[in-house]
Amino acid sequence: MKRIIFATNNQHKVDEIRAVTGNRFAIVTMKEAGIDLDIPEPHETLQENAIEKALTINRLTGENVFSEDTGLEVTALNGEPGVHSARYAGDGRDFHANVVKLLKNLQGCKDRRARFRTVICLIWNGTQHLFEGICEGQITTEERGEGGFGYDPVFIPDGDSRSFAEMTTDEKNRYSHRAKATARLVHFLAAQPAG
Ligand code: ITT
Repeated sequence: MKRIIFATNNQHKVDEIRAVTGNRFAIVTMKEAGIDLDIPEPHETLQENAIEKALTINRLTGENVFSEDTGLEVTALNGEPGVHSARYAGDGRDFHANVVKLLKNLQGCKDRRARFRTVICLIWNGTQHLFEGICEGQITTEERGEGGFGYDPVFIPDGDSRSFAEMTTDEKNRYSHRAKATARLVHFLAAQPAG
């Protein structure tokens, strides 16, 4: 089976992506690969940050690696928090504080349009490949649901009336940015000889 390291410290991302890939590939987390590293994300685009994460772990291990960077782009906030989504309310990367700040900044705002965007960077046999996934939706006025992570309690994808936090992982994956980018990754990997 093709083995590939997922360069992330976010277990929620791992669970969601494994639900898409099933047992077609051996996706190994950094923890499982014995890597304890907080990879810097210093750039102003999702793409550059994704590349930085994947390259860092590829150089360290010499193995095939992928990473992803995701942002929530809110129309009325000119695309913010975007690439700053993880640290919107400060360096503590506190999911709840980020949500509270977002709802506050959108208070009284009628335009609730937003989208999640994921960029996956794959380093496969030394060559870099990028895959994108977008999920359009809107921001609620209050938190809804207990599941998921990050901004899930305040995001309703187009085509549903529930927030991501009110869905199971499989339900979220029917709509999500990450599932769409992952499907493109899977399509590419399935066509490659074992690495
Ligand atoms: P890495 O180790 O993979 O970098 P991270 O949590 O730092 O994990 P990002 O840099 O991609 O991930 O941060 C994006 C932030 O956006 C993340 O911390 C969440 O707050 C939020 N986010 C990302 N994907 C999300 C999703 O599917 N649903 C809700 N919020 C999400």
